[in-house]
Amino acid sequence: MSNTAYQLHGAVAVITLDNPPVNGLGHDLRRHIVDGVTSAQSDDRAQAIVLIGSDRAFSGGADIREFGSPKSTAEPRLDTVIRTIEASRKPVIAAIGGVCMGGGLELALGCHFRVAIGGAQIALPEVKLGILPGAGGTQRLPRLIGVEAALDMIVSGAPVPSEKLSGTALFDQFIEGDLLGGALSFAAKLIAEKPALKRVRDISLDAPDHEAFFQQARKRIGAEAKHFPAPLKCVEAVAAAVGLPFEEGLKFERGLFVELMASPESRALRHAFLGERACAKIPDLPEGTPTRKIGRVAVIGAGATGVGIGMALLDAGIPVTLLEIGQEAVERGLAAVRRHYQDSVLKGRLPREQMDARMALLSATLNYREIKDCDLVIEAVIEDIGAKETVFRQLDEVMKPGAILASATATADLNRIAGFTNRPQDVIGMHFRSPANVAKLLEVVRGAATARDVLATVMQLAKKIRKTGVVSGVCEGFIGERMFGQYRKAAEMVVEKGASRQQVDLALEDWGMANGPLGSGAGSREAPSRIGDAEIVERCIFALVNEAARLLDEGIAQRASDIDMLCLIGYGFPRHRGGPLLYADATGLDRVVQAMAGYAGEPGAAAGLWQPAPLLIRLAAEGKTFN
Ligand code: 3H9
Repeated sequence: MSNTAYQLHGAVAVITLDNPPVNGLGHDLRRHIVDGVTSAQSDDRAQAIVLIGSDRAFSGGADIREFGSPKSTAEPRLDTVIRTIEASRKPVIAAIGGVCMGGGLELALGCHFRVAIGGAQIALPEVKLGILPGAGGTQRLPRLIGVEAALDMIVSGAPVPSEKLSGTALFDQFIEGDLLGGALSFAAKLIAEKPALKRVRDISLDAPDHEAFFQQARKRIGAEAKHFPAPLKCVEAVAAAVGLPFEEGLKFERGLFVELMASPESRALRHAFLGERACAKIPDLPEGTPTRKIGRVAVIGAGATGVGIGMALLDAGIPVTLLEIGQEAVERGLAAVRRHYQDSVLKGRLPREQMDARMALLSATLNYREIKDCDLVIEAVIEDIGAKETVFRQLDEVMKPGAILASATATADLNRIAGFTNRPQDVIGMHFRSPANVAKLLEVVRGAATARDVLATVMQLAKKIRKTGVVSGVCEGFIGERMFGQYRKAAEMVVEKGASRQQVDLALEDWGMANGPLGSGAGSREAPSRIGDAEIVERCIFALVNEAARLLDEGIAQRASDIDMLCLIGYGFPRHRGGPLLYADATGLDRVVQAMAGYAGEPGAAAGLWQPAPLLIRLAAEGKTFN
């Protein structure tokens, strides 16, 4: 951040927001803005003030990394920054380009004027973090774009392109070309014409029939929000904008913001936001680690997995060659891809030209020599180590030096597979969940010899094909299957203790799991059993926690949040609970250990399942948490 509060461009003081990557409104930046606006008041040379960010972002909102720390509430808080701007005797203009979200939009709403360029993304996405706008967004936005449009934006959190809002009172001018230049010209006009300073708070909000409108909104949004309290609170906050005087509305909004910030759901969603981004960070892979170029990819095996992987790549515009051992299998694979895209076209989800473009990137062959120049080859044949050996020995023979050799195996020992080649450094695991073209999780398996640039390349590719890559070391089942194997085992044991299979599935689904572990969730609870739903859930979820602790201790998983993200993204773990380890943290690890010790002591208990993992015992004894 620069030391000077602003730069003078003629008679305009330009305050630049400079807190990469997205100008999160952390304490230092808030201070910087207040300093700039305050000192411009007594600078006779400055007659107007422009706030501007970087090309990437005006501002992405409050600094999420600061949440929960004293800095987040240290003065100047964002509402103080906005009050300082509103009180300025000189016009303050927000120059909006790139991301303008959350507190960033609230900051802009506090300015007297707003100018924007096309392509800016405007949003109040707080609801996605389980909170609501806490610096006046719910009170000011409806005054500019109307109650209905504002409520839509606040409840969905979805970004709206600035072009779409260009006809509204949100923007005083739309700028073509250079944003700063345009903002300076706009400021010069204000200096010349001296219009009255506008404050959004002074606009009266006209909303006829608002009672009926909000009643309907409550009904619809309440039904959709299920486990999340924030969407309904958003409705209440916007209703307050209509029903209360401005200052009281602000207070009401702030109260809800503070309440939601302390909710377990918000804690879980914020954990998910940071956790998803942390997955890409690998401790021994510094930023800037070189990557290999991925142009064309070959997929070995055109069964359901191979076809799904092929489509995931085609969808991202990457050319794919499917390799099979027989003409019939090749034809079947190609037909499956074509059928899938045709289906999407028929349902109106994919324009015909895009289908044609994707099909044009697809080829097939029976001959290993024809894939030798591919940059990456992904083996997706049956889970039989003999079959994998045959494939990898051939790949080793034909593939160009530097090609990455990946296996989509869910169960085989990756180090053994690497040993079938003379280039174990180029071998890596890419375990897709199925269907591979849809499921968002990619478990990236790092073998003992996998080269760093190979790992970096595959993690980069994961992002390109819109998956979240989670790194796993080599062990049976890797992270996901090893954990969920124990989970299913615990579920079976609960059945042995007298619960029906339906009861087990429904108990876990009611708790939030997308599917029950025993796969007959559609049934109904039968006669009352000796074991209650709460105990069923506890046993199954604690089994996940225990195995996760072992995986962490063994270094198979990099960090607790990686495990949580894998469960949220790939295994239907409820998002509002943030993952098994965040859930264990919230429950209290000593309580988890105690419960397990109780289960381990039961006659006939599977000791391996209930013996608390050493890491769990250690953390509990030290009063620490996983996350
Ligand atoms: C709020 O504003 C509350 C107020 O109403 C009231 C206050 C009183 N802070 O997603 P990306 C980081 S709540 C700090 O990969 P993209 C992110 O962690 C906030 N850091 O890029 C990542 O770091 P790293 C409301 C942030 O281009 C890097 O930026 N705002 C923030 O795909 C790149 O992120 C939101 O909820 C932040 N606010 O997408 C916006 N935002 O490289 C949340 C991002 O170290 N953010 N980072 O992993 C987003 O939706 C997307 O990040 C954004 C960029 C669209 C901005």
